[in-house]
Amino acid sequence: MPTALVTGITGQDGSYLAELLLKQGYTVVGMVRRTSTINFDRIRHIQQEIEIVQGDLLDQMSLISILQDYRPDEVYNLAAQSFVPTSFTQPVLTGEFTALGVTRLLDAIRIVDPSIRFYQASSSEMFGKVREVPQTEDTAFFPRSPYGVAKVYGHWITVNYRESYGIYACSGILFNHESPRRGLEFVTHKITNAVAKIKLGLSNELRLGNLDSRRDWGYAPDYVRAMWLMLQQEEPDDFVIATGETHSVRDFLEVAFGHAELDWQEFVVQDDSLYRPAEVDLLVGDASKAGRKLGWEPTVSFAELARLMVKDDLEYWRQQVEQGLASPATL
Ligand code: NAP
Ligand code: G4F
Repeated sequence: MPTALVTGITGQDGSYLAELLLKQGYTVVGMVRRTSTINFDRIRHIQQEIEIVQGDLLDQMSLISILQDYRPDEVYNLAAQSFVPTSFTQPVLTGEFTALGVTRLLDAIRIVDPSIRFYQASSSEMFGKVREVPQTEDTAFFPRSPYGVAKVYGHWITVNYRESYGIYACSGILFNHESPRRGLEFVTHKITNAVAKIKLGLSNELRLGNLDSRRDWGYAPDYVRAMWLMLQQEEPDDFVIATGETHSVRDFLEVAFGHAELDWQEFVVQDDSLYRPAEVDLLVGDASKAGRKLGWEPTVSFAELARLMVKDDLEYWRQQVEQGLASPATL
């Protein structure tokens, strides 16, 4: 049975990818960085089935040792500083993790075993101030944040190691993908969490920044399937993964509050401090190459995505109330 190493296994995508790989019969090795408290919330349900190993994208030797010890057939590099606003306040750290971290891992593969197949988590943030609509694998990049710039570096170093050393290295240019496991700071989960709290009387306000920006939002479990498919082809290649639909943050508010029969305009406060120094106004991807070559298609619609996230947050907050851990009195 093949072995896969997943960096970023404690994140949203890492947890779904680990589930998928286990179902396919892989031995799954998850790389985690050392923390003073364990943050395995997203992988607790599969913790007994995976091997957890400590390592860090900042530490070259840890990457080399992990590859030597576990000899994976496939490496999925999902680890990154992935929150765009933090990249403006910590641009150098973001570059270390999200850009140079990719080179450290690719170089470890080159040294230990260049036959390892490699997946890089590239991002639609690379398109930034978009040069064409919709965006494809051939659209020029124009990143608008230190995160986007770092991802462009990660993308091109992946292409470079493929061309220079013949490594089977793929870059998945994934558009925004969400789920109940999405970090609470990202706008979709921030909204659905607030919807649930407002519905249950636990909150009465949601502060947001730019409501006009548009994203191509899909469902994370669909997107990790595309990652795996990319590493099962005869030749390595790069793929856009997207739904092909674009919606504004305002649209997401409308649908998410609507699922709880609430009017978002009564609760949302626009907060200038949540605007970014430079914004990505419009993203919409053309995933037809992935459809043609990988047989990949998204399965969850925009409205369904919002509904399932609201439902999950409502269940969570109802349980908190039932257990006496949250109450309207704490408002
Ligand atoms: P996420 O939930 O923020 O997870 C990021 C993961 O990276 C976490 O497991 C984190 O560990 C780990 N990490 C951060 N710095 C690290 C370091 N120095 N060494 C080792 N691990 C480190 O992100 P996600 O949404 O699952 O996204 C997965 C990847 O896809 C990221 O690279 C992201 O940039 C990219 N991407 C995401 C989207 C999207 O819409 N979700 C779209 C395009 C691309 P801790 O738990 O210890 O923090
Ligand atoms: O949910 P977001 O923070 O996601 P963003 O910036 O698009 O980045 C995500 O998707 C990328 C793929 O394109 C990934 F590479 C990246 O790692 C991450 O997963 O913000 C979405 C939009 C932005 O235009 C932002 O300005 O929502 C707007 N927004 C408005 N108010 C807000 C808020 N975003 C956040 N996080 N918080 C707000 O209060």
